[in-house]
Amino acid sequence: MSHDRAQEFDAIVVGAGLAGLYMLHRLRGQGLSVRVIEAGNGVGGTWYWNRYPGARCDVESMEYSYQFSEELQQEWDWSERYATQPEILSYIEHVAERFDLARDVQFETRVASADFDEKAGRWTVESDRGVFRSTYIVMATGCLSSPNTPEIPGLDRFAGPTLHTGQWPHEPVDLRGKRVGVIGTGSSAIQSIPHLAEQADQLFVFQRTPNYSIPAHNQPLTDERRAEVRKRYAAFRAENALMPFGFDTRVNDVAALETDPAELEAEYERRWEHGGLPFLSAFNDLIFDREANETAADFLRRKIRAAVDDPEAAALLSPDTVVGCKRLCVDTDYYETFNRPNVRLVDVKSDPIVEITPDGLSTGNETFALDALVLATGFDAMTGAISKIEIRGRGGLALSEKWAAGPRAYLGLQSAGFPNLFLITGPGSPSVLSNMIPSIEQHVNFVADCVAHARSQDSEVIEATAESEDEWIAHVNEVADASLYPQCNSWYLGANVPGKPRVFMPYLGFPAYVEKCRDVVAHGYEGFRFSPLPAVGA
Ligand code: FAD
Ligand code: N01
Repeated sequence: MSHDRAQEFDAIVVGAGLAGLYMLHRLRGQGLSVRVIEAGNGVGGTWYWNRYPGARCDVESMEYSYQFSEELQQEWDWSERYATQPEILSYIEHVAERFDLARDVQFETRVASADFDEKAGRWTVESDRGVFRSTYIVMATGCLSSPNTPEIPGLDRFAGPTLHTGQWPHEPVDLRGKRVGVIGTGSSAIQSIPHLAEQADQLFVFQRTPNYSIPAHNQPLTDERRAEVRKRYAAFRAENALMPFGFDTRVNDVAALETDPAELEAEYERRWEHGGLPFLSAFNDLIFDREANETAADFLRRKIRAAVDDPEAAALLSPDTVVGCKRLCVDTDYYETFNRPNVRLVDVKSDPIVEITPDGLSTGNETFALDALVLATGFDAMTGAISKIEIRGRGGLALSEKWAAGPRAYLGLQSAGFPNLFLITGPGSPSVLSNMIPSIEQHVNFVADCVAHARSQDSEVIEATAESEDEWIAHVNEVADASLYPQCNSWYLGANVPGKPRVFMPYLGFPAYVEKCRDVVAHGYEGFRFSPLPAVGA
């Protein structure tokens, strides 16, 4: 592809999800020329791709939304406690229209590579629809945007539709009267299974590892609730920003191991009735102490036994792992769905899937005739989308080489040796261990402010130093190792993708992380080096 015809911009942003759109808004507002490049043919990212039945957020709508515009948060009416995928997508489309963003997005274009030209101090970005050159490049490519398709022999020979939850078709899928198989029992499966069971004639759920799930107790949002939050939206956001994970987790700063059994049970019961992710904040030692965690696990296993009629199915659905070290799921009627006569749970841990045939699936001991197959098999998380782009920094260093033993980035924002390349919610930042929209906004604001700072000093090349990166990674690992998170085979660790290095990728440190970033700025962007752009033709 000829670089002579490259389109020139100040900044290229890859991805038009919540992160890319807000990045565009900020950088354009600072007078930069920006082009967003997006593989899909619409805005929304996660909410554009994940159209499976039952998809919705698990952080409450009035918190899982942008706060950069007071008018926007005052005017948008969320209809439910947890918004559905269509409602979140129409919200993002509204934001794109309201701030006139789509005119700077090039859709249906996939970025293949990005090379840093040291002489010019510019990035060359190649895509399947043109070449671009820019001073800055921002990877707003998403933490959960690269679908993980399992390598099961025969998968490509299946005659019926094969539907990955993360790439669900845009046209309606009619599963009525069909024999449907679902592989996986993570959040996507747990949300979709109750809906699939209503449509399908027979539903087979192929489970390798059970997960803990808390009822959402979703409900319509009343005018009173909306008004109550809106009356003090900024204060509501500020309070929640101080809680672990960055949303109203109803923190209870008491240790489970110092609580008497009756109160322990009562607190878990209150959390179960309240619903959703705040269950994990019932006590302050749950994610640090195995014995404390086991009290929560015991409570949840009893709930599963109470919900599921068949004791054998209940036992199979009961995890023996640490609560929360795989992301906690939030459901509506998940466990109850296994009481339906048309739903069967198949344990593929003891009897693994051997192959997919044109008309079904075989385990070692049994064959299942299927008309449709749903892959709720998750994502190559945190690094998947970035690693699909061939990125080369100073001296031609490939990011894939640098990250061969696991991702390395200072504050999850920049990797040393890759000047002017920024990551939004990159590995080493709280990202998936936080309410992601505030975390996205915080990163975007950091990057936009940092770029403005650099330009104001005529030192437009910004790069993290190797020393600051090393220190930060050591800290990220130290914090993770003090918790129970590294104890499960989770996607946080890359354990769900064969061959991926096992490194705990997110930073377990919200809200301390935000404070750290403020501190870095207060000390003149400590840990980042600034230098002028090379003279043209130098
Ligand atoms: P994404 O929304 O993933 O957008 C990235 C975009 O980059 C995509 O559109 C993709 O097509 C594009 N892209 C990637 N690579 C390329 C390339 N090479 N070329 C061109 N384009 C590219 N988080 C929460 O905090 N709360 C929730 O309740 C919640 N619910 C979720 C539910 C589901 C089903 C999933 C999958 C995730 C959920 N998340 C939730 C996490 C969610 O991913 C984030 O909240 C948020 O939407 C991420 O936005 P983003 O813009 O960073 O990335
Ligand atoms: O993916 P997952 P997900 N054979 O990786 C199984 C967010 N999200 O899409 O555990 C058999 O959690 C795998 O089994 P195992 C949220 O952050 C949020 O469900 O590897 N099974 C597992 O059961 C979430 O954590 C919401 O043994 C195979 C499943 O597939 C993240 O996205 C909704 C297999 C994958 O689970 C990812 O969730 C949806 C194989 N070969 C997503 N390969 C909300 O509720 C994989 N599996 C807001």
